[in-house]
Amino acid sequence: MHVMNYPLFFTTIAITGILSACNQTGTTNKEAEKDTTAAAVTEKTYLSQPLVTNIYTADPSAHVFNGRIYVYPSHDTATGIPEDDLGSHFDMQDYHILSMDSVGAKVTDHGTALKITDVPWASRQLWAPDAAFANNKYYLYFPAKDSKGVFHIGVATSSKPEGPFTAAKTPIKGSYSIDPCVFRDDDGKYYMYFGGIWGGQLQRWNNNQYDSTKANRAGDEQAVLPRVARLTPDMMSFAEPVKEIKLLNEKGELYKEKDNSQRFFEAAWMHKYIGKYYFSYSTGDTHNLCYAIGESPYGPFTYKGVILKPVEGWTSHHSIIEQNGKWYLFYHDVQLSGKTFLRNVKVTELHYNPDGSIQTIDPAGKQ
Ligand code: FUB
Repeated sequence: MHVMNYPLFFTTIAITGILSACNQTGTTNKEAEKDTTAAAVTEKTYLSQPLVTNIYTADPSAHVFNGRIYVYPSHDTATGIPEDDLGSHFDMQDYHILSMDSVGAKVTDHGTALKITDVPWASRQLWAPDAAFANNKYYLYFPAKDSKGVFHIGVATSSKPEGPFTAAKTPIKGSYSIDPCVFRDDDGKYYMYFGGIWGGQLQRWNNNQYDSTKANRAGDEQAVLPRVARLTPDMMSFAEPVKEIKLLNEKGELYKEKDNSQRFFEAAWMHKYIGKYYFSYSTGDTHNLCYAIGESPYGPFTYKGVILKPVEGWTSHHSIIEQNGKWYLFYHDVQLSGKTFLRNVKVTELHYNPDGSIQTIDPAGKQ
């Protein structure tokens, strides 16, 4: 168990080079002025600080359980797998759950909650998880590759929000791809949103059938759509066949693959605000976290804008929660390591405009 304080302030680092603006005799010259300019360009600022520094964490799915904030992140580790476009270097072995009374309070790392070696069907890559509470139990939903290298989504249960969790013997029947987000609607029904293209393999699933030869879509082809399925009351299975979610641009049209600053890539999240359904997601290769609004948990959802501009690092992933009347965005970047596969989770306040639109956040803390 590890506890640390969470300071919320702007940090400025990387003043590297300023000292070298003075030459060795202590005088300045034209070359030194150039160095100073270079230093200003490399300066990095951060809107908020990592929630923990004892381990690398990513993909934070936050929930308020019993009045306390629990964060279900991926646990990034360096296992030496080379980087590739399929994300093989995201080679996570277990999950740790974090918790805090409120944003800004001390953060507790509860230690190992589930290990890949304790998941009978999983072979590798415990990617972005989510959690839910129902039937007096806590459910952890997580993607992993099976023995054939195909991603599915598993479920594990615990009597405590921080685990330890016990995994079901098989993945959820009919599940595939990555990044589950489990949402409870006001009528008590639960839905799982999921999917991710490229390394997340969603492009290989059409009409819920797997075809390993299906490549990423070409620019003028329709973009791959995220997926949703309602869960059974016992929270262990899908209550219906998986459906595609229609994600529409501001003209009401489906996206093409080339619309990659707005089309879906991965990292789905669902929340409700003043009676509307907010579906948010990452655009992956253009690194935006966007949102789209709809009238039903199944969509369609119409694009509204960017929640978070690109963070430092390749991936972007998030969750949105309310606690005590304030809304928060949990997200990650690579501030601690500078490496795309060794990330750290963060949180910042999120603000709505009176019309329900979300104010765009700059992770560098600039206006
Ligand atoms: O952490 C592995 C993958 O990176 C996640 O599943 C994606 O959302 C991206 O953050």
